[in-house]
Amino acid sequence: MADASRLTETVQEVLRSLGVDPRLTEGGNRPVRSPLTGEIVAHVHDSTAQEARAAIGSAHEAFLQWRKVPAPRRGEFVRLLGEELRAAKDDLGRLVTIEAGKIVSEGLGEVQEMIDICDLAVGLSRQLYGLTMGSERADHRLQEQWHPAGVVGVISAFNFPVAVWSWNAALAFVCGDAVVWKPSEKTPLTALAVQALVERAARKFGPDAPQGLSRVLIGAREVGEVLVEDARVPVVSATGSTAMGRIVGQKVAARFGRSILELGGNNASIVTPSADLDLALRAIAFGAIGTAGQRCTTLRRLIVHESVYDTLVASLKRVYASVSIGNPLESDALVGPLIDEAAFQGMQKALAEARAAGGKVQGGERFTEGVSANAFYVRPALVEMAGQTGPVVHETFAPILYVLKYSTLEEAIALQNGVPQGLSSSIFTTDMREADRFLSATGSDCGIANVNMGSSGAEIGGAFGGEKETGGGRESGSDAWKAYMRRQTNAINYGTAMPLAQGVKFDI
Ligand code: UN1
Repeated sequence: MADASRLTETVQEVLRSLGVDPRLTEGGNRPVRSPLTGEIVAHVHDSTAQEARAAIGSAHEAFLQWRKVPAPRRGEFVRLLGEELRAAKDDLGRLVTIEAGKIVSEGLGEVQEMIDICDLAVGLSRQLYGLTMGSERADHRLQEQWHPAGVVGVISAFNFPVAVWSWNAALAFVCGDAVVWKPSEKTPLTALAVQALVERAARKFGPDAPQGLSRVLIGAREVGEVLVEDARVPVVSATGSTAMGRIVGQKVAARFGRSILELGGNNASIVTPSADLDLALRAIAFGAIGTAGQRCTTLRRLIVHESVYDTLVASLKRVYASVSIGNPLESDALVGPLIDEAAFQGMQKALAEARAAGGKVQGGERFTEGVSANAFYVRPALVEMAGQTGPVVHETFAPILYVLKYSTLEEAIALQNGVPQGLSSSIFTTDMREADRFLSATGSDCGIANVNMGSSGAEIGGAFGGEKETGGGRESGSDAWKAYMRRQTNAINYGTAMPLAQGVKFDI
């Protein structure tokens, strides 16, 4: 391309250095748009339904081989993948910035998250523990084993275009599974780049890593449907909107597959009278404005005690009015673009609804200074609401922070829990009783509950996911690996008698 723009040239350079075959990203039917400038930077090829089914078939064949490789050896494969990611961190992080619009340190942070989960998975490969239980029968032993499950389907969203795959894939690989990935149609380049790194790791690992162990399907919903409906995919992990998860969950359940759903969040922080307000301000700013409000853990509701409300809101207004916005490749701005025009329209619609419900809105307008007219940058919006109504109970994937006032902790917790979503939450307090009340069975109803921290930016060591419309799935650390394996209970009789459980007699 003689007149390729600088951004397109950068993309080509990065893809080359990551080892992506140029035939995959040129001349295809699907344009890839960078939210940084609105430019089309590549054209990828959608997979047909037939190709998708063939990919699932080859992943299934790969699984049949891979399950025979000892788990610590499988861990070695993931260790090599982690090495590739370390070497590619700068390039892949930059590609995340170009394709998803994240600021550079967040793009790099996303790749770091991939490296971290690889490390965790390597250790895990020697710790896929099953329990042994005392049998009620003499000379019997009772135990459980965890066996590989099969092909794991991964459906991921644009906002964490590579890390979400890695939380699933790193665990799935050590668990003995093959992985078929349907990335967001908005971010196919990062997926193709990761696949190139997986293939490089597989070559270094040698012939024990079968062809088909990791596959990528490019395309929109139709391609995802093939994955969701195929009975050769026993586990489907889907990240995205609640509307998408409702369909995926039902379709996978209809064929008795297992789904791991990580869907919408509507995360809140409670700021109590004893809170360290300086610390809270920094955490709130990152939680609500970071990633331009496009994390599933983004802080969307702030529930502030009446005694500190005016002070905190005044500080927040200053931050919201002054935070730097711009193209992250050309500036050190803290706020990059929204992913596309639809996201911008969604934000404007929510703000109009908030105004109609009596909300006082600061910010939220399109930002155009020094950025491309084809990109959608916005000033983050701070919205004071009298009650939790209208758009406040929905997730709008944009930087809008609704601020509510409370007087008792019970009221604050009721507001925090009073939405259909249940992903992440936090409390700012230096009062031990308040902190532990918030973490107790009668406190936050979310999958993640933090103290003196924001709602976003979870580490990979804990299980990640949430309740209610967030879908109930758990990925990443702790014992989330169990969802990628099948449990087998074994009863073994090492005696000469044949006692039956529960004392049943059946003498023939
Ligand atoms: C997401 O937005 O889909 O906790 C995941 C966080 C990140 C993951 C976000 N570690 O914000």
